[in-house]
Amino acid sequence: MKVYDASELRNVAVVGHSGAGKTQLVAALLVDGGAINKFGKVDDGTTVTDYDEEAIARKHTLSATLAHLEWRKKKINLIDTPGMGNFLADARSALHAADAAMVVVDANSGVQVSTEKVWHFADETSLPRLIVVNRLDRDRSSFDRAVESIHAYLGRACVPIQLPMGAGADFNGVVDLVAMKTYRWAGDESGKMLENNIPSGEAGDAQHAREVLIEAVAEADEALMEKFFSAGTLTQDELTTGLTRAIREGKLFPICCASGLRNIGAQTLADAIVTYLPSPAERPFEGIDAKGETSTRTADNSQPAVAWIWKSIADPFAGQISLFRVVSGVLKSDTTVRNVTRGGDERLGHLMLLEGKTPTNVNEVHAGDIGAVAKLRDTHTGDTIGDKNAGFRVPPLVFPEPVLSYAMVPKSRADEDKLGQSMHRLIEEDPSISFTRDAQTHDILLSGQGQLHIEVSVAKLRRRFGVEVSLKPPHIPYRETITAKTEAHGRHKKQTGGHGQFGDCKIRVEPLPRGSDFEFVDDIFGGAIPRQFIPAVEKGIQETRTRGYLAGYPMVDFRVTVFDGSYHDVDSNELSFKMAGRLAFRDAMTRARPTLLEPVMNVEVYAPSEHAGDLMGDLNSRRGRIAGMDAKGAATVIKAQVPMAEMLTYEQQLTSHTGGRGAYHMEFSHYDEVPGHLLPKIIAASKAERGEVKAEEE
Ligand SMILES: Nc1nc2c(ncn2[C@@H]2O[C@H](COP(=O)(O)OP(=O)(O)OP(=O)(O)O)[C@@H](O)[C@H]2O)c(=O)[nH]1
Ligand SMILES: [Mg+2]
Repeated sequence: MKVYDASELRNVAVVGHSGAGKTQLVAALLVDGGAINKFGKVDDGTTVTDYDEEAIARKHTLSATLAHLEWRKKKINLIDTPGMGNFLADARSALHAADAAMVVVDANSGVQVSTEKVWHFADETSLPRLIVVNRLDRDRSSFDRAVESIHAYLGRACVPIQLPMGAGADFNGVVDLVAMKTYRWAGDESGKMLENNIPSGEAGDAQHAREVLIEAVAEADEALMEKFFSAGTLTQDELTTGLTRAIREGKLFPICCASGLRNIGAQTLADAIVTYLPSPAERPFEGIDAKGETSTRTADNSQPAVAWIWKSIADPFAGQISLFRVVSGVLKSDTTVRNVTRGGDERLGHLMLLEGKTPTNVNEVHAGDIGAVAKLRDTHTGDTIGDKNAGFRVPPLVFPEPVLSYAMVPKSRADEDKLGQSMHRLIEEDPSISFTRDAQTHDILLSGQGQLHIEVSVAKLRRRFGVEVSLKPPHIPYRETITAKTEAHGRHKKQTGGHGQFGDCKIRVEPLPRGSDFEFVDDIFGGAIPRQFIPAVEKGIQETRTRGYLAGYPMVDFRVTVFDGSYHDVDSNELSFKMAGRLAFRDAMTRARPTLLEPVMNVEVYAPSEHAGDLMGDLNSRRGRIAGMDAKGAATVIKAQVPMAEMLTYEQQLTSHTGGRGAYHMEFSHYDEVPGHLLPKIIAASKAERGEVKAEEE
């Protein structure tokens, strides 16, 4: 394997909305660079980066995957990422591991939900970006319209450096506005582009677009701005160096043209990547030094070795595979490194470079490059490994909290036995899912970013680990609370032969604002209850409130004040006061008018505007409160707050309403009271469920 210096590398995360053609474009780049012989197609399941069985079956990238090509003596590492909303956590990790992003935009749809999301992720590290308007071979595609939508949503700092030649089925090449040359597609799948001068008489559009580009470059730099004002233009040299600098500083985002499926424009795109995007040597990596202060590290082989694990893969055979970006120094096979994040030592086995699923063993991975290693003992996604004197770590990314839970029912005893360990391995690969046992219902819950996310996780369980589970309708994490203030009394008294039991307390309960959880106040004066027994009263109340009163859900947002009581010199003990606390609490609930709280989600729906009316009506019927509506080009964004219980079936509904062109995102907002008429049904359902659980246990 050839070893590249950091200045010869380009690490590019390929991001954008689902269906923009990222995976197909990566396939074109790989065949053009000679990394593979056969041009892979998403629709045939033959691409390098959609190698996972589940990705092939669904024709969507579900997880970040790696590939590379050599182009003009530079090594381009491409990280293909998912564009579907449920799976964007991986796109974010990839963006943090890379030195630049290639943002792929569909020439028909323009900027879409995920395009904006990934753009904001890239803002987090001020990542240099290149935009590709892709699928330009399609009917009714429009480069100009796509650029308009890019300006509207991603900003005016995005500027074409290429124009397409021909449109739709006639798209056949690109005009390079910097070189002022045409690159005509040779007409076959090799992707070859034939260079020519722009025929005189046809240069009008290109000349105009070049002037726009020159002005943008001048605006990005004060010295160039002055030259531009005095000379009325920039020299060729000023343009190329100014453009390169502005792109690397994140001040300008160049726009290119391509059709990945027909392999048109991929080679001019590869040229743009190596020319304009920074190498790791030029882009210091941000992290924290030994003193705990923010610091940067540049990809330099002579520095101590530091590598950041940005992703893990759960492989049924090889075990856990950790994907790392070497921040500085050289990582070597068969050596011991320090886990800088956790403090332990880790033995590195064979280091590998990954091409899709195919590993190649290597002895070393150099500064700036992306590699992989299997079977680390106690190193997880987000950790930094390196030399003992590394003195630098990269903080782990925080993954989004799951928004939706389903109960998993193992098909057999064997499935049940394997479930825990297999889930554990899947979470290592995808920290945006979680696996818990519901304390009340004993259900095994799988939580994720949406229904599709959960279904895909279940499919992975089956395919990779042979674990079969079925899904039960998701659980809504209801809470209980009280709506009235009241006082109550609890007395526990037992006379059994010798020692008796005696505990007695009076409490006041009162509602607190939403989000306050629970408060316990000790307001005993004059020793009505001896000091040492007050924690027992609190314990009795705590235990009872977490088990709920109406439907077994934890009670929140209220205060309990214990203000009086009595005791017995001999018979009082902790247990008696705990019982008294319980009894007082139960008594209070009979008058405190308990009710249920339900989670309410912030929902954003994006869809072609012709569906806006339908979708608003649908959200209303789901007890949604519409908070706003925005037109975005041909799309509408509806913002609403909707109870989680009403959103469980939303994904299918949205797909069928919009013919698959809508998308939505939701996250937890707050808890709100469940309307009275819905209470009986929820309480009955919960009782039935808990009844079953009891019966099983007995
Ligand atoms: N006409 C045309 N179709 C394309 C082009 N690129 C991709 N497609 C098709 O568009 C669909 C989606 O392409 P992908 O490459 O899987 O899109 P993606 O951006 O990777 O999508 P996700 O993995 O879901 O994020 C496939 O059916 C491709 O064959 C193109 O340049 N022209
Ligand atoms: Mg893809």
